[in-house]
Amino acid sequence: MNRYLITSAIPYINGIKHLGNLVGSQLPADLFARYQRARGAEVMFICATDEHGTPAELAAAKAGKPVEEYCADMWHVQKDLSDKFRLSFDHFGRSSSARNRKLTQHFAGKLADNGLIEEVVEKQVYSNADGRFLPDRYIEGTCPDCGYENARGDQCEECTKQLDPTDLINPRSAVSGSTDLETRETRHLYLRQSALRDKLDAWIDSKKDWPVLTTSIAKKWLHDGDGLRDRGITRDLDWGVPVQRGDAKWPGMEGKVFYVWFDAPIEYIGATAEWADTNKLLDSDWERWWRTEKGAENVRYVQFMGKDNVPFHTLSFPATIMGSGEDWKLVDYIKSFNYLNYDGGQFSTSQGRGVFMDQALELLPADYWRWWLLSHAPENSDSEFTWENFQQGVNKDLADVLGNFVSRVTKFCRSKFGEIVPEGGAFGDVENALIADLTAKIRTYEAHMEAIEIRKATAELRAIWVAGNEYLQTAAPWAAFKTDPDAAAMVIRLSLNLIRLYAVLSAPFIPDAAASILTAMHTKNTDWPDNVAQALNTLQAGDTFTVPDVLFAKISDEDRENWQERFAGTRD
Ligand code: B3M
Ligand code: ZN
Repeated sequence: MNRYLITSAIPYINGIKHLGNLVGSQLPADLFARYQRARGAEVMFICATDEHGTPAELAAAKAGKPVEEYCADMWHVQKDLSDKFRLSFDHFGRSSSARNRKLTQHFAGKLADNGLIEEVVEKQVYSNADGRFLPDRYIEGTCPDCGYENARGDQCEECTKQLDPTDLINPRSAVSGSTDLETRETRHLYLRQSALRDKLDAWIDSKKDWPVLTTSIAKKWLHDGDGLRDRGITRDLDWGVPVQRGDAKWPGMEGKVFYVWFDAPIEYIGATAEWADTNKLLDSDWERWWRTEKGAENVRYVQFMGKDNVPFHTLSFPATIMGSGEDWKLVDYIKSFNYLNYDGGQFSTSQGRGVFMDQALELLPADYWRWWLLSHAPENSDSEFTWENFQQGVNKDLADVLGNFVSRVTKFCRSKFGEIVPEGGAFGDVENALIADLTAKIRTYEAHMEAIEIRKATAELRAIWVAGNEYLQTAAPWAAFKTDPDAAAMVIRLSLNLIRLYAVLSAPFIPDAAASILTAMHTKNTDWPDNVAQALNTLQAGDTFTVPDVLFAKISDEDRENWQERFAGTRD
């Protein structure tokens, strides 16, 4: 049996995610997980909250809560929203878990044993007013590259350049705004990534099937000189995984924690262990996903993430895994995404610009968003959310094509034959041609899903829905009914079966609508249509069904205008 380990980039804990975040990792990962489960694969689908580092500390301070409490509360908020978006994680963990702490300390110990950790005394910015060091986002100032005045110590949000706190011009404390700063010496651990350059290079070269977006970013960082320089993996912060060498203390590192980007990817493993704990299973149950000598050899591991996370997953995390010298599973395929923009600008968490997950669900059910977002996944370039485009996508694809088919067929049947699958005769030439056409299209759909070509898969699924409408138009059961009721019955029997088939094929995209359809058709049969002719004979003459409520309501111009206005500004 096929086995898939699927991870989505783990969202920062600091607030509710926007639709751009959602379509950049969690949602496509869910699509793939649902598809593989539907095909009978064994799937382990993992996500978590990324709770350490300066984003968490600063957000907690802003919310006026202790950081532990803030993280615990926000985990519930994020978990609730991911449930409502029907993200089917096998486990949604927390990077602050005991499992991740142990694993992170374990990896650091192994890396040190293998000579891949160096202790460096370096200069860091210290704030006299705050009485603390100011790593990463604790410091703000002007970007030396583009002149943006609110650049952070780790990265400029405007031009995306990676920065060190000491690079900033006119630096100030993000805590107090104080400019009374000085540089002081402090000791930190560095991961000697450069020692693994050749190994990483060869490994990335061997991944011939990876998307260009993934490999081009990885290669750029490998060969830019800048990218694979040794990086500090510890910080002078209170909140995080305490620096230890395995179970032992690390002399000179008292009071320091690991850098958030060191422990965050390890949480993919941590969360799988948390899954085993939650379900009262054994260590061997999670290890068979992660340790090649304990069963993970035949697992295909696929990661999903936005393009800004690619360097950490193609270089730093693999360096951690390889450098450990242990039999941990390396990723097999990395699906990365460009950005989804919002109405002529960027989605922005810090500025509250765009539509956020909680707000989206106030307007419409999850399926509407899932469909539109996936059908506009920013795979080959950035894509853009506009309200017009959203209205059009929902109204055309979901309401006019899929919804309309279901409604026409079921209502016509009810009025002529009752809510019962009618008998009719055997399939004729038109039906056989339809079966051949659908077979070809479904095989193409499968190929795109296997390759995680999301837009192509969406287009094919839409074509499959359209084929049903065209068949109905050609077969015209309403006309046939007057002269040859048996023929009309056969067309309707096939069409009712087609509705069930659509639910099965569409479920990875629109799970709630698919479930409503199956309920309406009084069936639990979700068999994948390996044989289309057979699949179209699943519901038998005499089986009952219920005409479903409207599956997808159209978005009116008035709604669209109201929403456009409501979301024109920024959220407070
Ligand atoms: N939390 C960044 C992000 O949410 C970071 C991803 C970690 S993946 C291990 O985009
Ligand atoms: Zn900049």
